[in-house]
Amino acid sequence: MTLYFKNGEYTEKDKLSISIDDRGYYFGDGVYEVIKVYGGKLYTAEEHFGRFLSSAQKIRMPLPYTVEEFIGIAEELVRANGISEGHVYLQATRGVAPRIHNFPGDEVLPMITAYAIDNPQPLGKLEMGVAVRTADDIRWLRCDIKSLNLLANVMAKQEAVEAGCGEAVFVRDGIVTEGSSSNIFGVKDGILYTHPATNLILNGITRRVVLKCCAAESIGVMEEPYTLEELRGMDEVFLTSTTSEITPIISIDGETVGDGTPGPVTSRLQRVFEKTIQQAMQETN
Ligand code: DCS
Repeated sequence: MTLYFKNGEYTEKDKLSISIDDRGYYFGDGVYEVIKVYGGKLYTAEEHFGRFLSSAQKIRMPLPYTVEEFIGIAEELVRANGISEGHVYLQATRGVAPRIHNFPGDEVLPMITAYAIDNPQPLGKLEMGVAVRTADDIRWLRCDIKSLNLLANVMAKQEAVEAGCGEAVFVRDGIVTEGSSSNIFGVKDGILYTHPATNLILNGITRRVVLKCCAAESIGVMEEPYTLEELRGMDEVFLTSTTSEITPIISIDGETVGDGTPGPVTSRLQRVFEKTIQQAMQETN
């Protein structure tokens, strides 16, 4: 039996229904988070729900729970569904109302739904890396919001998958922004390059952990815009996300990165990242 969360209740998935008038369904009017579970414990949950509240605030959607309460909901889903290695998905839409673009009245409360699901670490990809394909970044200019509106991301990912690739890398005016569901990093002469956390990217929680790992390991970081041409010339390239962790990128549009195998800085960061997971698993609740 799989239990899902809907506005304060834990319900069997098959008994749960959502109105056709939900603004998430009509407009993608909502925000979401994906939080990883390792050894039955949430990883970087405070950061994820902090970003969730911030995304909701940016779209002027008041939420009825605090970060701590959201963590409690996610923990209950993990416990009730017996998840050991997996993730929690949680979203909030602006609620159920007749289809009119402007916000409904204050009496309409957000629709909050969540579930926990098994999802083991992608060990093969972590070891072997993935190929990527570039795509025009045709998204809006508030990519810092983790919005349910993902059409451009979906289109780019589909084209990448059809080309036999694991991810699409967005390029805006010649500048590499991020992946369709990940952040992108390059390594040149031992220095890490990644797009700054502006409105043009989602400031990934995994990205933040990687930057902390770099500081701890004295790896130099340049959070500056860089071009696709510069990315092609990097010694190593990798992507990060909650579910993909630190995944090496071994080719871009069919052109090999470095020697076509995961590089030493990427592997080192993977090891340091894995340690942060082990530490989080050992912490008592
Ligand atoms: N950029 C975009 C556009 C994303 O969708 C994501 C995560 C990231 C960056 C990386 O952020 P995190 O490190 O915080 O995960 N996308 C989530 C998703 O849709 N599925 O898994 C993660």
